[in-house]
Amino acid sequence: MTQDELKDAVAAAAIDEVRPCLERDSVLGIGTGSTANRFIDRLALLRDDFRGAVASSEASAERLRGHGIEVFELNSVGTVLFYIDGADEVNAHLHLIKGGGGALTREKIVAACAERFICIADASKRVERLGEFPLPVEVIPMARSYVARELVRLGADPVYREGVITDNGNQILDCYDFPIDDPLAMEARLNGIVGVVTNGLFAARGADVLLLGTDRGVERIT
Ligand code: ABF
Repeated sequence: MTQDELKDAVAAAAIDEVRPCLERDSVLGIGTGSTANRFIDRLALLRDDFRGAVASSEASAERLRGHGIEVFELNSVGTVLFYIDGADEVNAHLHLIKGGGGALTREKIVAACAERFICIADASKRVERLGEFPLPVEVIPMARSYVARELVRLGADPVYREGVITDNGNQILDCYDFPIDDPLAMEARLNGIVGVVTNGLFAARGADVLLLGTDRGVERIT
């Protein structure tokens, strides 16, 4: 199967996962990226079965509205039933690297609010150890050089993602050559650097369910 077919398969599996739980007042959290987009397109068929969604990016919000799905501000919503999103890497503990698309902060906030986080990914995202994919770190612009020096002290090779401003008005450093043995500890360590807004490690709040698209079908991993 092609990567696109695997993404379609996990998007369909995620629909099957959420559909039985939807109620008229349910609000879903929706992520960002090509896999999440496929989920959004399928969710359109269920739009009358739930209240609406909160989105982790302006791009996803626009796509949801385009399908007639109401998009709410997170602050005006009580419970987010599921957060459904892709990932750049996922390990056996369902710890993730996210943020390749630059939406890591909003993704982490919506994931934190969700009762359950369903990660949808094709098999290429599954790794033994996180860190082959460059770990994104969102920084307050005036702190960028300071944070970069601190990241070097931790062993990373940070590269400024030039020309990218996040939905929150910040900048991103991508950490290359940074294998991560202890994602929980590293997530906390990076959060402790002054000027860091968020890092792309989702370990303290990893996924609850991984729907992984493989040539043998969709594997459901918890
Ligand atoms: C978001 O989309 C990000 O956290 C991650 O960077 C990316 C995955 O994109 P795709 O589904 O296009 O591979 O979930």
